Amino acid sequence: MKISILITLLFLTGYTQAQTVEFSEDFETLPLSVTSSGSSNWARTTTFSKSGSYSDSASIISAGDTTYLTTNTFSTTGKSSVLLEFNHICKLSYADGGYIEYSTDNGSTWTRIIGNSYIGYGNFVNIGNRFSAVSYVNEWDAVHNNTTPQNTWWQGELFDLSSLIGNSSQVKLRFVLADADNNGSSGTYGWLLDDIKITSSNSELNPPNISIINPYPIDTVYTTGPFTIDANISDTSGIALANLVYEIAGVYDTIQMNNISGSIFRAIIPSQSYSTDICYHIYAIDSSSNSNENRYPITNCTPFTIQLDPSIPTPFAYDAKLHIVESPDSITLANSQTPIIIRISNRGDSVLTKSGIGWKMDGVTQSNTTWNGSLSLHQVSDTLLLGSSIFQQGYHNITAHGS
Ligand SMILES: [Ca+2]
Ligand SMILES: [Ca+2]
Ligand SMILES: [Ca+2]
Repeated sequence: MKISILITLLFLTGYTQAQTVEFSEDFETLPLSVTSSGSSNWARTTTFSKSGSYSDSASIISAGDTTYLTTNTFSTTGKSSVLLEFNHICKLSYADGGYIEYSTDNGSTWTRIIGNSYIGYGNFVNIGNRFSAVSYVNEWDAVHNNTTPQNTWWQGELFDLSSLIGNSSQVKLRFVLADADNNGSSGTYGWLLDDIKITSSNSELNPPNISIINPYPIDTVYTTGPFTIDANISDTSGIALANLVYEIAGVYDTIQMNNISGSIFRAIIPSQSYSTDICYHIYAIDSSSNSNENRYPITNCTPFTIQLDPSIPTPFAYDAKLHIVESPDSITLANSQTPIIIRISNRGDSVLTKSGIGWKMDGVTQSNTTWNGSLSLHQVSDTLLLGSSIFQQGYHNITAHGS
């Protein structure tokens, strides 16, 4: 674990050195580096904020309103990769829209940014290259236009603008709030923006893609594990690091995820006792010189609780059981030294702290081993080495039992 943390810190150091912040606005201090124009005004507000005390907000006041929040001019000269990040709450009706436009001639001409630049997680491309409450249907209560936003509604967005504004000396961006169907706000609150940031680099700035693979533990599970969690993790620069972090009762543990095939990475959370609450997330760092990082889920973690399956009969008080023979595998190379590794589990409802392990190989009794540890009902032990053997070609039979 300590090794993983050290590696992460080293990568983060590289991250901060390799890219340049070309523009940022968190709305905390005046004068702002953005300008409002159009039919109604963007204005600072303390009602909502993602960072600090302030964000910026605008709403549709009259039918046909279009209002702009435009950045000061900035340069990306000499930089091929450009990322736009911001936090927002876009409580607009489905028919209206929050658009983003760019100019590379200091604001003389503008072009709308469309979906092939969008690398966030909301609905954008499929709803007309714009944001509205439908971008996050549940989080922004898209069904009810009149719902007042809450400060928990902030969502982070990410656009790769490299092909649009990379290596340009006179760049501006603007956020365009438009009453697209010309009938007013339909009672919606408006658009809130915070933490607009544009970074550039000579290396790519895209974070790794992470998606979890079904099935994975979530909500209530009727098994004590171990819990296998697979995820697709990919990046055009390759993956430098993939970890799973899980938390039990405020204690965090980090497991390195192993690349098992293609883009699939796997971590196994050790077996735990019933009534345990576990919350986990995945994070990955790419192999670019910027060491871009990402996590899944984007915020918080995926929770699950281990509960006893009510359909299981009442167990004995103490009952150690062979859970699995992990080595040798069903097919093992003949004539080579092979470890004999098992896991045991506790089928009794008292905590098992010690068990003699008797075992036989091809019917021949071997020396007993003693296991010490702590296993509650149905919990599975860590691996236990019984010994090793050189197997001759053919079928062999290993049995083990608690004693
Ligand atoms: Ca702020
Ligand atoms: Ca409208
Ligand atoms: Ca990348």
